Amino acid sequence: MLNSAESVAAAARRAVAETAVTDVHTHLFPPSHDGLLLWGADEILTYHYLVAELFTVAPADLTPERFWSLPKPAQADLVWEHVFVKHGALSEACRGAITTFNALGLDVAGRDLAGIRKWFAAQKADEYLARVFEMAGIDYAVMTNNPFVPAEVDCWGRDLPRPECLKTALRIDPLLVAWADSARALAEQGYDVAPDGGGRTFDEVRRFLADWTKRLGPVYFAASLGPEFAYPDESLRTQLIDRAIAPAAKDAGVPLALMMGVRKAVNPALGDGGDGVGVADCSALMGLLQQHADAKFLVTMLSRVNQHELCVLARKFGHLHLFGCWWFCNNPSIIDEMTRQRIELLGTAFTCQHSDARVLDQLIYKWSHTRAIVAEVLADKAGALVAAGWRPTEDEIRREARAIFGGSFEEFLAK
Ligand code: RAT
Ligand code: ZN
Repeated sequence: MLNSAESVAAAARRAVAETAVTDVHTHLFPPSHDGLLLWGADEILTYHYLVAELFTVAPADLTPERFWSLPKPAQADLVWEHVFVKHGALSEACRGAITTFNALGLDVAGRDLAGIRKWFAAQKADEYLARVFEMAGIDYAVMTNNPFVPAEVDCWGRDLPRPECLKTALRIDPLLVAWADSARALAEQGYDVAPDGGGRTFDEVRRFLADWTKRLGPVYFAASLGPEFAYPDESLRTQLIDRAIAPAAKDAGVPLALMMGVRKAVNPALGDGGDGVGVADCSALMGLLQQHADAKFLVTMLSRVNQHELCVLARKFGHLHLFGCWWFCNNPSIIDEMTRQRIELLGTAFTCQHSDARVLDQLIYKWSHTRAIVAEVLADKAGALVAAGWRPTEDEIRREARAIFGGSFEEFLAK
């Protein structure tokens, strides 16, 4: 029994520091998948969050066109010079790179980029992956596996080895946001689909999803959607969801993960860093939840503005599970705010974070930064409970810490 606010707060900090985390959404790949797994100093420094920052401070003659024409080490040098050295490295993405290099024992204080690169060049991907997972305290991470990307499809066709700590997720954005192209791609693969949705289109999309489910064994199907996403409406998209995607997810026994509120390519010159944010329509999600009461939904939203309404929805619908502080929300002040809000409205029936790591090494900072914030939130909330008269045990605190870092997710999947 923990009798004082101080002892329970200390237990909460310990529990968060020690719990295994499940990383429910990343962009990692197995090392065997030919160059798809990114890691090392130059990948860390050219992360699209940092590339976007570069162009907030870049001199006028450093255009995105010039930047993209350079080899990756030269791009990384520019980020290092302008964002880190000349402009203070104060952003969350900069601090993340510094935390990572430092945790690996590299001389970031001495700004020894050459030495840092040399160290990475001596690592082997398989061993390094195991080491990073160990350092971050992750049991497994869910990848993003896109059946519309030929390089990825090619790797799955060769049945390459995959470490157990990487699980699959079937990414299906193109079906929802670029139907004409997807219809062509499916037709080329022998599925009898028509651009106008006629004939056997919906059954065939369902068959396509069933085939990929068999091939990958995904934890969920996933799509990111723009703020304009509406449901239900008169579009083919509503029909695709109702007649193909939701039924296929139900057949597979997996949730549909929706990442809502991204404005794609508002500044295309920045590549992956060129997407923006818009306020999503929570009533579209409510429509989905009402229409598909027998499906499961994992949802995160990009706009801070959406977070409160989203928590309220999760209180109303047990088949909705919230996850992560996504992208522009993955900043200390917002993680703190969102985690408090979620605990206050949902207890521990949510997943407090996902890394969205595109570069393996980022797991180190994304999780250590999140743990530090969530530990304080949990310490605070558990302390307040003791002040109110409840007496949690150390095991209960550990159980609830694990819950928000993956335990509730597992429970939701098993429902
Ligand atoms: O956070 C990111 O890296 C974004 O570019 C996206 O990957 C986003 O998370 C997504 O999965 O669409
Ligand atoms: Zn992502």
